[in-house]
Amino acid sequence: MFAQKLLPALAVFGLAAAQTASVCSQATATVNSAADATALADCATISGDILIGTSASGVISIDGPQQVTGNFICLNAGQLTTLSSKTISTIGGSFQLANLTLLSTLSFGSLASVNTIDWSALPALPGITFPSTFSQATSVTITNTFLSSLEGLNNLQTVATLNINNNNRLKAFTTAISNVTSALSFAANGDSLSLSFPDLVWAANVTFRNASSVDIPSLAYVNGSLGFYGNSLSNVTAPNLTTVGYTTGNDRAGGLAFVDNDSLANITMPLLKAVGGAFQISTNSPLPGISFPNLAQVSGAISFSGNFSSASLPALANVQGGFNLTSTTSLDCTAFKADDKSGVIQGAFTCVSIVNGQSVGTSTTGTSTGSSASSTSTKGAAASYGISEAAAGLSVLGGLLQMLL
Ligand SMILES: *[C@@H]1O[C@H](CO)[C@@H](O)[C@H](O)[C@H]1NC(C)=O
Ligand SMILES: *[C@@H]1O[C@H](CO)[C@@H](O)[C@H](O)[C@H]1NC(C)=O
Ligand SMILES: *[C@@H]1O[C@H](CO)[C@@H](O)[C@H](O)[C@H]1NC(C)=O
Ligand SMILES: *[C@@H]1O[C@H](CO)[C@@H](O)[C@H](O)[C@H]1NC(C)=O
Ligand SMILES: *[C@@H]1O[C@H](CO)[C@@H](O)[C@H](O)[C@H]1NC(C)=O
Ligand SMILES: *[C@@H]1O[C@H](CO)[C@@H](O)[C@H](O)[C@H]1NC(C)=O
Ligand SMILES: *[C@@H]1O[C@H](CO)[C@@H](O)[C@H](O)[C@H]1NC(C)=O
Ligand SMILES: *[C@@H]1O[C@H](CO)[C@@H](O)[C@H](O)[C@H]1NC(C)=O
Ligand SMILES: *[C@@H]1O[C@H](CO)[C@@H](O)[C@H](O)[C@H]1NC(C)=O
Ligand SMILES: *[C@@H]1O[C@H](CO)[C@@H](O)[C@H](O)[C@H]1NC(C)=O
Ligand SMILES: CC(=O)N[C@H]1CO[C@H](CO)[C@@H](O)[C@@H]1O
Repeated sequence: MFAQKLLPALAVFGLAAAQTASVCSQATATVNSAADATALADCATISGDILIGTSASGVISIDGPQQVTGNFICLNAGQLTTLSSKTISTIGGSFQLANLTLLSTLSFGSLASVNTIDWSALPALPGITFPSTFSQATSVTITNTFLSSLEGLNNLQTVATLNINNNNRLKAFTTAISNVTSALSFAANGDSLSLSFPDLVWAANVTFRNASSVDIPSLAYVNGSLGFYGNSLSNVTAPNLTTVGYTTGNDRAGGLAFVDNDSLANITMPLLKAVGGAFQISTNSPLPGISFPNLAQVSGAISFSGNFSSASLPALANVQGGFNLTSTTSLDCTAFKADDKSGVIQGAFTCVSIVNGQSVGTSTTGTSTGSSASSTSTKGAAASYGISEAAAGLSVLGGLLQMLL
């Protein structure tokens, strides 16, 4: 008797509560089925998170809402094959997808803006269907997917972070991004990824690994480090790049590195004037020569090694770290010795060429196999080869870097 009266009372109370906490503004709208998705159809704005539950399977379409003020999250839904929305244009928080074993279609036909894209472990997703109006994201991280194309991200404008790694099938990516304010990083996306940043003018820390080409025709300023490691690219051409490195108080940092690029045969940076940290070129087998015609200031150490027969830094005015050039073929060190003598190079100085396993003396008269095996001098406390130390933020004097800008 008591139970019979209580149950309808509870049901009525439950319904009233549900109506007060509107489906559109619950902290988390959980969607496990097509019916759950349909329940959101009348909400123009979801004021909270959307969570696609782990039991969601097959096709889930969230059609109706235009804005999600919170996050859009889908994790571990192993049976989900399609996730889509024709209407959502803005996701105020994170668009997070992870460990979706069967997800093969991701289609958001109205998307314009998200705060963060964070996708990982999407082993069945070959591509994404985003409209050309998708242009705003603060941070984009895409890891370990089956994506062979990132078409849909081509029209991004400014991002803080773009980190694309371990996407083995990715072959090409072109993006309109003009400014990367924190970090740009590509790594381990298979061995033949060709990258193009036609409009990129300004970037903070930049790292490229495992790319077969990198096109940066407009890049002018890197407020951080710029590194090319283990790429299969044949050349690096940055015709507009003037500065690598940044200034914080008296600290100058931000190195430039070309390391382990087996096919790299040409580096062209005709306008490069200043490097705020260390400058390293090593183990790029085919590189026949090094030439930076405008490089004046290096606030860290210079370390060049490899099989190159010429090195030219005619504008060099100030190297605040050490200088170590080691060539496995014969190379004329005359100009660098003069830089050392005149105080342009402030740290320890080494310039040596080694031919057929023999150190070749690099005297001012040329490459006679006589006398000293190398030319080395060490100067007081400022002496340093410290590549890592320099990269981490070598503190240096004065505002020369600024004067050069
Ligand atoms: C990935 O999702 C599956 C369900 O599809 C789950 O069993 C597994 O534990 C998840 N893996 C991780 C690392 O979370
Ligand atoms: C890029 O962003 C940085 C940091 O917000 C800003 O200082 C710089 O002026 C911007 N550069 C361009 C070309 O928009
Ligand atoms: C760039 O990298 C350096 C060294 O890892 C770090 O100290 C600095 O904060 C980074 N800059 C940005 C804008 O993330
Ligand atoms: C290089 O810089 C110059 C001068 O700022 C500019 O006019 C030119 O358009 C830039 N080139 C590219 C390819 O962005
Ligand atoms: C350049 O990078 C440094 C170190 O991360 C940072 O302190 C400074 O604000 C950056 N400059 C600009 C213009 O973003
Ligand atoms: C990336 O290059 C490194 C060498 O720098 C190599 O060890 C690694 O296997 C490469 N990864 C891929 C996915 O190609
Ligand atoms: C530089 O590499 C690109 C891409 O592989 C290639 O198209 C171009 O011809 C190369 N340029 C030079 C001067 O080798
Ligand atoms: C690199 O390529 C440019 C343009 O093709 C050429 O002018 C320059 O001499 C090359 N540099 C070296 C060191 O081979
Ligand atoms: C260095 O380059 C020269 C000229 O191309 C070549 O004869 C020599 O075998 C190369 N040495 C090594 C160790 O790669
Ligand atoms: C100079 O660089 C070569 C090649 O990287 C290295 O073997 C050598 O130890 C360095 N010399 C000094 C004095 O640091
Ligand atoms: C010495 C070295 O690490 N070489 C790497 C250069 O980059 C190619 C492409 O990623 C790698 O295959 C090489 O191992």
